[in-house]
Amino acid sequence: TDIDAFIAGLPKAELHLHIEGSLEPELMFALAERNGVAIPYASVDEVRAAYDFSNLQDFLDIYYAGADVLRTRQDFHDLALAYFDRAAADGVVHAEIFFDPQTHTARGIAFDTVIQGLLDGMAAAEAKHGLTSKLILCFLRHLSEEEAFATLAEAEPWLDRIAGVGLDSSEVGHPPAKFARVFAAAAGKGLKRVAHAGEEGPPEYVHEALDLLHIDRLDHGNRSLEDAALTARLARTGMTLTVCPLSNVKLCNVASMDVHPIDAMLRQGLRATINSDDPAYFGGYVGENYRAAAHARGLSKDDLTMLARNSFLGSFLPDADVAAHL
Ligand code: ES4
Ligand code: ZN
Repeated sequence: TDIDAFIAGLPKAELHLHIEGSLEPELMFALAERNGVAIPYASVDEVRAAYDFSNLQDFLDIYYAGADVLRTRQDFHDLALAYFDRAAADGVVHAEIFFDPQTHTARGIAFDTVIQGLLDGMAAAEAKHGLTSKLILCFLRHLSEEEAFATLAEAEPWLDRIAGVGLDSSEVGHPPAKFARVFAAAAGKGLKRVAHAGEEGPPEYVHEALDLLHIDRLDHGNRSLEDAALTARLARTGMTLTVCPLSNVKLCNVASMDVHPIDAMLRQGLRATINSDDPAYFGGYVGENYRAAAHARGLSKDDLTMLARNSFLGSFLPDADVAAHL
């Protein structure tokens, strides 16, 4: 359609993408074979059939299991480049990608192996597509503060290649307050800060992310809409929300795309963006997220232009580079 063509032609930044969540079943099988790793699925179709989630934890259990096929620097390069190829095809010109080092170091894969492979993939994507990217190191919030500090220490030699830190995994029961000290340490090292909040957790967790983690960007943030004063604060301060429509529906945080609040967010003056989260698990890359939201919610070309513009304004690119993309 006309809208689909318009979306395809819009240059975009992707600001909420877990690189481990871009592991397509085909690559999972190829890496399992290459590394001699057993996987509990007989076929690609069987893997896709298992991707039927009732909530975030359902998904996380399968997502962490899938990551077990990732073993070598080459694997992380291949994973990242496969994502960048898909992103470039959707008009993504800049991506700020999350990685979860603890998912790998807990299995005996060295931090350096993970980050070197990802950096190789990022360099390849820039050479191949002109697509620029940054890395955001996420702490797994179901693990301890002490483990987060140990991960930050492992990142020390790589700090000039890491744009910021994030907070992901099981939200409810692991409020931002648990990581206030590690985020303060990260800030002291010059790192930007983002956090998943208000995906499944209550508006109070968004308040904590703002006041205790001093976040530069809010990942998801959907449940902020339940708190009018919080919504007004996010709008007034120009906080970027990295919204993930297909993720919200797949994880049953939004009943269907027909009732997704992306348009309500824009009407309330929030700097919302559209992103893919874990595209291999949730049924589509960034273009599909734009298309699904646009068709279900009747987004106009002006709305879509605003969403893409917000993605650059909310990025961690220097002001001159943001301006060059607007
Ligand atoms: C995630 Cl959708 C989502 N929420 C929280 N943590 C995550 N890690 C990967 N995807
Ligand atoms: Zn996420």
